[in-house]
Amino acid sequence: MSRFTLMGVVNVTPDSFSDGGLFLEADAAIEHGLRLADEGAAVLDVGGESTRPGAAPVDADEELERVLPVVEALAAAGRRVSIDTTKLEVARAALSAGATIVNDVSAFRFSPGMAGLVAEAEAECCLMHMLGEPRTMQVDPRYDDVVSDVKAFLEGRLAFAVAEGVAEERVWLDPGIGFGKTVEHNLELLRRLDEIVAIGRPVVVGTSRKSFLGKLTGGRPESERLPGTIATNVMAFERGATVFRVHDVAPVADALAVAAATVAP
Ligand code: PMM
Repeated sequence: MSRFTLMGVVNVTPDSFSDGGLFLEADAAIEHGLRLADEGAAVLDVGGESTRPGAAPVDADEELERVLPVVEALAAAGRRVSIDTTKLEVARAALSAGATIVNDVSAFRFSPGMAGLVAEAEAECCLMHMLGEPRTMQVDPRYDDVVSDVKAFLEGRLAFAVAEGVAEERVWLDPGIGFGKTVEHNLELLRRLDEIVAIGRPVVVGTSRKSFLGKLTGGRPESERLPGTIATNVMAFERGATVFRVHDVAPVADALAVAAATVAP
């Protein structure tokens, strides 16, 4: 079995900071997803609402209109699909359309009924740490100790999910790189990722093209952040993360294949 899982990002949003606009049309998003799968993405993460700092919320109908045809087509093509949403209605429809994973960046905080839905569907889920909500999360984020705080949050959300009937072995955890964190917070989480891994669930890391990589490289724009994306994913792998959410699947797959061959089995 592979020692890492790549989640390929399939954003179907007009305002996503990475590929919005380009993949707005469902057909283009489907084609993009199939290509990412061919490049080595074992999971395709379909999202219809941008969570970039300050992004405007989207209502459930519009989000569904964006993602549903894409989820349906990718699932029908035999791909493993996760739905990146915080909304109950969107998750429910996506699971009915063939998604098998709910990637909830609010870790079931925004829609508490999501836990029961995931339990009933016997789906998997990714619970991510975010400080507050996307609109305000980057306004002066503060922690006592970012790693301990994020770890305690994730343990609490895992306990909530399990209490609501989600099987523990179906839960993945994510420290939420960039979600209410300064550059230094992100770096500290990556440095001490082993402490999050110690919770005992698969750890998902999403650094792909994020702004802290630009800040660390003299202001590189999103299109030039692949080297930083690769460096952080390799370091996260070495520290025990096993799931990597990325836009550029082929180069990260190669980097992780080499990293996996290099570390002790
Ligand atoms: N990042 C984004 C969206 N969804 N989900 C998880 N689990 N982890 C992440 O780090 C994450 C996410 C924002 O990135 P994008 O706008 O480039 O998709």
